[in-house]
Amino acid sequence: MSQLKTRWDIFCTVVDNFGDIGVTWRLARQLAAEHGLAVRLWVDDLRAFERICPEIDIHAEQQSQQGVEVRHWPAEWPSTEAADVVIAAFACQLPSAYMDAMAEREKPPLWMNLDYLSAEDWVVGCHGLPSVKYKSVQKFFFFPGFQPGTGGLLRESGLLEQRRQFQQEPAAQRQFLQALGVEREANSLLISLFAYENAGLASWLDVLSADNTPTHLLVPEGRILGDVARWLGVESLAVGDLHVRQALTVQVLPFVRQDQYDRLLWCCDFNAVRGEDSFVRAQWAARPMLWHIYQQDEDIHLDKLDAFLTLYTKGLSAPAAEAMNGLWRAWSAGQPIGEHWLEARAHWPELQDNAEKWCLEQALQADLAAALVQFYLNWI
Ligand code: TRH
Repeated sequence: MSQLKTRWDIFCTVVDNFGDIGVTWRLARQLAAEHGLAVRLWVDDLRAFERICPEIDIHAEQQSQQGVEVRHWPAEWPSTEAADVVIAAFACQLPSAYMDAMAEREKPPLWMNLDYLSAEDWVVGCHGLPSVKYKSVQKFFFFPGFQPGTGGLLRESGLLEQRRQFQQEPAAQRQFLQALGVEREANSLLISLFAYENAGLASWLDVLSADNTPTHLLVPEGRILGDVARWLGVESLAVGDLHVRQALTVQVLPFVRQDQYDRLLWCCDFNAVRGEDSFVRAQWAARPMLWHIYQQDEDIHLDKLDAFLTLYTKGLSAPAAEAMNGLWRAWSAGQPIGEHWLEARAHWPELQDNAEKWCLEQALQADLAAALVQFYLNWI
């Protein structure tokens, strides 16, 4: 692929949170590192970027990071030549002057919209279809997904081997956790919690604190902290805080860089994740998990949740599948999950096995970056 040296532009508007930048930064790095492409990543909010990549200079209009040319996407668009391949992430609107620059090229670029991730069946039928046209430039839909016929999931080369090796090395895990200030008690259940505000949290913490097994709950700084603080009965929580309530230890972690977050997921016995990118990373961690789906108008996210559950639980026995369905649906609806958690715990080995199998099954598909490159090769 490297002999092509095509130029790729990826456009990212940060709507909220970290998923938009999280996905595009991961993709940009992988296209540059594994496919030898010249990648520019245009981002309108460098502060959000800095949270997942602390080396980012938030004042620089242009900088090179890990083989990617990072460009601030300014309100006043600078005159720029269009690239060979243009990716608009999550239906973001490209600057009109850039669209003109695309149309002025002798050979129009391949223009794609990288869509949101969904397990719904219609995705297979829509992936790769032509979308709108601007002058001579045709736009295409590119859908990530879990099923053959979709664009797949972001997965760096060697990721699963690295993960497996790390999970087989208790000393490496201990060292990693210690650097975050975490001392794990032997035989405790280690859980990471990354979620939006959730009224159902208290019921979960009630059950964890009353359990016979000790639980160590690691909560990266973020939106759920208010609910955790309320349950603990403290005014606020900050990085480094540690509180013990019966069998439950709650510890607040800093928001770490993306590669460290992977390691955190790999260390934990159970990961609560949200949005899109952390949701996928928890699947590569191959441990039982819980997804707080991003809420959308008219509850359309519930269809997405059910579509994923149908795929993810297909290999489980009926009672284990029921436990997972109950847990996930209640969590994303902000309802109490204590009872559902206990049901899930009753099927733990089966859920662990399923997480590993699901990970392996998903890894059979081409990864999203490779699928994008293949799409381009088929198009030229
Ligand atoms: O932050 P999210 O909720 O992001 C999004 C956005 O809301 C977006 O608008 C929406 O479309 C999308 O969800 C569905 O969740 P997500 O996608 O998991 O992104 C979080 C990123 O932050 C991910 O790349 C992992 C990273 N991260 C770290 O790098 N370090 C950390 O400590 C943590 C907790 C996360």
